[in-house]
Amino acid sequence: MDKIIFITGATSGFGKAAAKLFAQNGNHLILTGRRKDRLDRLANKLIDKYSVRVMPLCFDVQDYKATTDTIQSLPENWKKIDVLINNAGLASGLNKIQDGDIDDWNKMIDTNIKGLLHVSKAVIPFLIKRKKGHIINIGSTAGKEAYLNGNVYCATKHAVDAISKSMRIDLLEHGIKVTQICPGAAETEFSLVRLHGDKEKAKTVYQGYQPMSAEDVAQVIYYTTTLPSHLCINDLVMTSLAQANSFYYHKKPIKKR
Ligand code: NDP
Ligand code: 8X3
Repeated sequence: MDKIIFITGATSGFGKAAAKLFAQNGNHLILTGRRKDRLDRLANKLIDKYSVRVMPLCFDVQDYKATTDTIQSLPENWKKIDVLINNAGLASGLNKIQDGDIDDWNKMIDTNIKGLLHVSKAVIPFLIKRKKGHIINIGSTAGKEAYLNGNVYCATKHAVDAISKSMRIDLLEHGIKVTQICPGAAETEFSLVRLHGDKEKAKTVYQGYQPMSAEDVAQVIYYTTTLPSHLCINDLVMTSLAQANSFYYHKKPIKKR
């Protein structure tokens, strides 16, 4: 309650659902993303509905200078961040490695790995100064097992897995919690982005079973922040009932029209 929660990728999916849930529970929010119209709309809605303070910040996490300058220029009272949720990320393309597109690869590496590092590097000094805080990195089941056509996306999420473990060790002496949350399939804009805007194909990813929703994932993100100060969830894998891991799903056959 009454904490400052910094959420990257708040214009859609998990980030947006988490923003709503944290606001509903009386927390103040720093919300980031590239789509300014969506950020402003969400900020105004949460301020009106929950009477919390919201600071929308529009920048691309791939851009180190823009990320650093924007976070540095926060007013002092907004630098007292309690929870950083490194959520911004994407998959771009779903091809065999030999057919991969270099622009897709760069986008995923620069967002999912470098973007998470850019934001963390800017925010961690604020947490160290206050000798407390909680960093939540959104990994994936793709960071636990690599799957067909997942290659570079899986590599970026394996990197998030390694960075999260290492962050936990590096920040141990500063009393800062680090939690990695690894969701399986959840119906957000993720597949639409991965499949370059192909709506029909994106829908088929979630056919034949009940996937998780953004709200399901937000619930678990929120839960990890409610534990007593001496407890830390280090690594958490979550999937819908129909999914065991990256490989095994229980899907009903899809009727062809
Ligand atoms: P969405 O596409 O719905 O949301 C992605 C968010 O990331 C958007 O708010 C987008 O904002 C932001 N984002 C993407 N690129 C950048 C960038 N370069 N700079 C700043 N913000 C950026 O997807 P999800 O909510 O599903 O995904 C959130 C995270 O969860 C990602 O890291 C994803 O890899 C991970 N994940 C998703 C799963 C799923 O099945 N949905 C499962 C496991 C993990 P904007 O475009 O406005 O910049
Ligand atoms: C997103 C889940 O299974 O598409 O990280 O990789 S999956």
